[in-house]
Amino acid sequence: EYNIVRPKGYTVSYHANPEMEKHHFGQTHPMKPWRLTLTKSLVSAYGMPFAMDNYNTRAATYEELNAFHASDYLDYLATAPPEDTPRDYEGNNPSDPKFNLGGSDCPLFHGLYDYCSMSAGTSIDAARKICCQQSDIAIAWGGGLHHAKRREASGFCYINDIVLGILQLLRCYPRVLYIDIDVHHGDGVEEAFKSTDRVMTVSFHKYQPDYFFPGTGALDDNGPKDEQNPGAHHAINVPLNDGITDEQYAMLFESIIGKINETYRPSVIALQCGADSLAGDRLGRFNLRVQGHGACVAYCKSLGLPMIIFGGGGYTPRNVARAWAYETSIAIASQNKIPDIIPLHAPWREHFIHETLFPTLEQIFGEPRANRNTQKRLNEIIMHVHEQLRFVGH
Ligand code: ZL4
Ligand code: CA
Ligand code: ZN
Repeated sequence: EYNIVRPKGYTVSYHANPEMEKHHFGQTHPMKPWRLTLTKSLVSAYGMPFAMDNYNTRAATYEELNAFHASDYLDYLATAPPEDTPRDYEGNNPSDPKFNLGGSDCPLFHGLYDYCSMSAGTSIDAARKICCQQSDIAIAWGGGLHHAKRREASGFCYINDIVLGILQLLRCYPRVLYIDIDVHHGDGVEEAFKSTDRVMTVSFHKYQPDYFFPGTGALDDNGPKDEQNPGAHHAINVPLNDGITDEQYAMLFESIIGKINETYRPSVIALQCGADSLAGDRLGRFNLRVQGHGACVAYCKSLGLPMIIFGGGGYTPRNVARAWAYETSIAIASQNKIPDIIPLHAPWREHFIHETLFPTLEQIFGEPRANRNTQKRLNEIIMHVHEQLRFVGH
């Protein structure tokens, strides 16, 4: 029997807006908002809501979005007519590529502005609970849209809810550590805070310029090169190749985040948990299992700082739900180990092939992807990062 208990001495809060899940990017678009419904149903099947404070969040207001995004961009986002058939990339209708809106990655769909303001609402709400210390770990799986720029949509992201959440955290905490385990580079967040030393951004990602989106995030991208700029050395990038395993990822993650915790001494952590770094993801390239992905959350939690946890990418919905449900249980840290067999009464249970939370790589793939990460290269990455951190200190 899985015993859900409210943790003693601290509070986990769960922030969601069920209306968000009803939106569609288009028939074959990889981003499926209903993965949030699947996640919530798995979280509920394990009884986790009893151990958390659950908030139905409101949509963010125009003024709240305006804290980062430009007014002309927001006005267009609010009024642009939806395209009934999203254009294909070859572009039958490339007439209006304003702000990178419309087209196959960032289509203009029905209710787009509502969807964006709801996503931002969950993250802002979560950040405010951390600020007023009513929560120690705040979860916002509807957020994590790390590519959006001040006046440009990018890579399925329109509003950068993470930037908006961090801006809230900066009102009450001196230093924010942003960590991004999505398989893509967290370029929008890095760029937004590139000129401040009050936010350090760290992204782990698949890196192959010209072949893998967005193509930025090289090892020697560490923020402005001008030493006078306070943001210099405050961007850390961990470029990886296909097929990285749980063991390699944990070694890198703990070595890098551990060192950053010692040198930068953050007061709060913002963790983007994009689930497209899992094995078998439709867009991803890594071999991470649910356990390896979750180990990053467990390690961050072990540092004992207040933390906000965002969603992000994740394009094989069953695996997204597995990872985010497991990570919710890590945040709560219920006494007993979470059982592998998904509870019988879970709605959607038929969607979870093998009916387990922790499928093996063979169950996910048949045959796992070849691992292109050598120990030598991983050591070079660690060396370079430790070198950068010599310039950082408080
Ligand atoms: C699709 O099947 O690499 C969009 C996007 C739509 C439906 C039918 C249209 C077919 C894969 C992706 C044409 C699709 C052409 N449909 C897509 C340079 C690209 C231009 C667009 O996890 N084509 C652009 C963005 C990345 C590119 C990744 C990750 C977000 C996040 C946080 C964003 N864009 C080449 C690709 C499909 C589609 C199938 C797709 N788009 C895969 N990778 C991209 O970091 C949430
Ligand atoms: Ca990343
Ligand atoms: Zn991604």
